[in-house]
Amino acid sequence: LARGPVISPPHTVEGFVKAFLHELNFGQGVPLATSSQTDQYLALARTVRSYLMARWLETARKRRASQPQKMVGYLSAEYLLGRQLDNALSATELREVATDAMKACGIDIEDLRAQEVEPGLGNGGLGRLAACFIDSLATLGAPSIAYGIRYEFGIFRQTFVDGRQVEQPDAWLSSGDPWGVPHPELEVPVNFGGHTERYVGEDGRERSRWVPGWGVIGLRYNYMVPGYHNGVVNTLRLWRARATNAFDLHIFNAGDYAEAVRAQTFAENISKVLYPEDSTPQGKELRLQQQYFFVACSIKDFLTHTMPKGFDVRELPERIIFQLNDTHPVIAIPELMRILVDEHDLEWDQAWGITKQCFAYTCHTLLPEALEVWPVSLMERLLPRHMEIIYRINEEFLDDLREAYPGDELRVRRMSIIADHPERSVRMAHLATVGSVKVNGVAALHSQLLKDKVLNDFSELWPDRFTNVTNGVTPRRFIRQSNPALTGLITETIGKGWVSDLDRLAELQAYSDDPEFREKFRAVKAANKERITDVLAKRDGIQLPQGHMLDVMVKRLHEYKRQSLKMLHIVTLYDRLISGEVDPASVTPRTVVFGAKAAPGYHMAKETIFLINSIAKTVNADPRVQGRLFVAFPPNYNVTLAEKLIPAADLSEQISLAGKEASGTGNMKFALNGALTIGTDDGANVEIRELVGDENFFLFGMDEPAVAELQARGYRPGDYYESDANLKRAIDLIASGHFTDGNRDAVSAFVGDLLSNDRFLALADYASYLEAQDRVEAAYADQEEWSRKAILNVARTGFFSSDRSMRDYIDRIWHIKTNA
Ligand code: 26Y
Repeated sequence: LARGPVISPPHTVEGFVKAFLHELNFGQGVPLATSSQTDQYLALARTVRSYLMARWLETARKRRASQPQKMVGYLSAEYLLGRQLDNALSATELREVATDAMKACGIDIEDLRAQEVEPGLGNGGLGRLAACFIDSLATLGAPSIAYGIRYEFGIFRQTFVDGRQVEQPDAWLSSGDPWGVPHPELEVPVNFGGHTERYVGEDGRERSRWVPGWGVIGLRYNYMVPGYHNGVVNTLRLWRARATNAFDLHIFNAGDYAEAVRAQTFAENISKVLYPEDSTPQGKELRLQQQYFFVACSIKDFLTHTMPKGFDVRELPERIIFQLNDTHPVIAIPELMRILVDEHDLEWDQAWGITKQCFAYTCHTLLPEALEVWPVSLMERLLPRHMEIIYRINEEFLDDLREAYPGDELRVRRMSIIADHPERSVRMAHLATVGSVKVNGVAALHSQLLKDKVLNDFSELWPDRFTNVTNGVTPRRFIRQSNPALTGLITETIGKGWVSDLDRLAELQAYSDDPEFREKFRAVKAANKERITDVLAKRDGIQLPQGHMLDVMVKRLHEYKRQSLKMLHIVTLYDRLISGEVDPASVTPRTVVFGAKAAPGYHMAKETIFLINSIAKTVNADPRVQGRLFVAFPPNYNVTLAEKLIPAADLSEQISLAGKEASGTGNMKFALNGALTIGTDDGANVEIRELVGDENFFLFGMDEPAVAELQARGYRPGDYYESDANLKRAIDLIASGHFTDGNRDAVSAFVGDLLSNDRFLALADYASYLEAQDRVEAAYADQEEWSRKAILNVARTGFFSSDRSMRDYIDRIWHIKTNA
């Protein structure tokens, strides 16, 4: 029995009630009669967790019992998970049982669902992508483990005070962590600082030894990742930092109790907070500590717990591939070298041969300022042995380069892992590229630009190392859970099975001309609009007008994403209405919804938030535009809000400057939920347009070559202002203080930057954007045609399932076998 299958609580209402009451009484320590909603939520979550746990143990048992298989270790500093309860219920087919069981206890499960605080352990796209990927890996039954950091505080909670962003801490753990399974007994020591020593071993070979200066302990927390309807439950393993006992003891013995407690806090700081920047890294020491901390814990954990005892490290490339989610975990490369050379006593060349095969690197950006570099001085202080290893990797790499390109010292310097200017520093993207089997971009255009621009020297040297894997999103969370109405319609039309085989959405194409289906499709949208109306009323006291086209722009606030261009459009629409230039009855009523957090130190982004709020306030209060134009900016856009907002959208705004958005993933979620895209030729927009067809996508703006050409010629935003009357009027209206209670100073910096700098060419694309928006209005006026387009967007975007992305990685990068 001990080796047999794990016993799960029965999948019956009675069984569930029993398990729930057990958790409530003996876990929370309260009787049902006096329990709070928090008690009930926690007991419900733990009950569901016990069902997951049974499958998790079973998945692990099967893997142990089967032949050793190559695994993937996904290394990511961020996982933007979103709420867990719904996902767990639908994956395990427990939703009905749980709903009925709660009813039997006199509880509405909806009330409990609302109690859950989402784990926001990520900034935006990159973190959400990691969450979609682990969902797909479990659904595909891929042998995998995901590693990251259990931040005590996730992405900040955004509030607005007088229209300006104010950040509040996200204490997501304060009401308990019912999904996390801690293993405090499994301590992983992680060292920092100190120095290295040279010594000669018995064999006469010279070696290096790290004598660390201090250390912390990594504590393991497991989160279960259920596959969809397949019984598989994978692991997300997040690390929390704690002070070492030895460290404490040393200070305690010195008699300074208060100092010892302070030291404890110092260690715990490492996993305290997620950095809220998602570009322009600040080079903060604590972030490097976070990176090394979780990477060291993860590799050690894999080698000592996942691999059998006494296994030969020379077999590593047949047993593991670590996927590096951007450069954040790249310190893993010298860390594995250190383990192989210093701890397993391998020769350098052999260790390097192994290490190079164990990593693959995904790049998520094209902005040069977003590429991570670490000052050599900091590295030497924090990770002296790793710095030594990086120097040697670089030396040998540069030797090879000089052989391959004799006399081309300029190229050698460009490619060096160590930069000399403006400060000696380690270029993490170069280290990642040198130490990986594959380097991939996240959409076709992005991967091409990586090869042609950002990493051009490297792609010339190693053309086969570079590849593309277009991003994807999980249809479980972003269709099935978030859009039950559409899910119902799809299933009644093409049957079951599409949720884990999204290409089957293509079968919907046949219905795009069916009036009855279109009618039902519009009813789905209308129901979702009602739902978001309720949500925003309850959540923020926002009263959305009804019967409007819903135009949505949700994403992090960034100049390159061009929320400012959307703003100019709104001002133009407003100006047309108040000037009497258009007949209000002839314009399509439109509600624009923004959602966006700005990095706390990103001044221009915060000014943009203030301006959007100012414009919203003015527009919504102006009786002349009532019923025609409305602007909503609910604060604290997060996964939970996205799940309600995206299914209600008619129009998806994807308006980044061409060549700047690596992929985008929101764009995919909107298309899959039947919104049409207005967008530039950027990131995955390119592939969306190819798939849905030109006639079902509103393209505008310069493409990447045109952008490059204009910038080479010298871009002068003032010229566009002077020559475009609409643009001039919009900017003048903002500059006049019309939206800021007459205060021109409040907008002068913003307007000044737009007119004299405009780094992301918003003014150059304004006319084209306006023209495309007018096409949108005309198209929307014909609801039958619009429905056809929207249906075709759903039917033709099954490609963007993250299941397909994961299969791509599995087949072309990882070469692992799935159990499915
Ligand atoms: C170094 C640190 C400051 C940092 C932290 C987070 C740097 C970058 C990030 C996050 C970047 C990110 O989210 N990038 C987005 O990744 C998505 C998934 O691939 C893409 O769809 C999206 O275009 C890209 O901006």
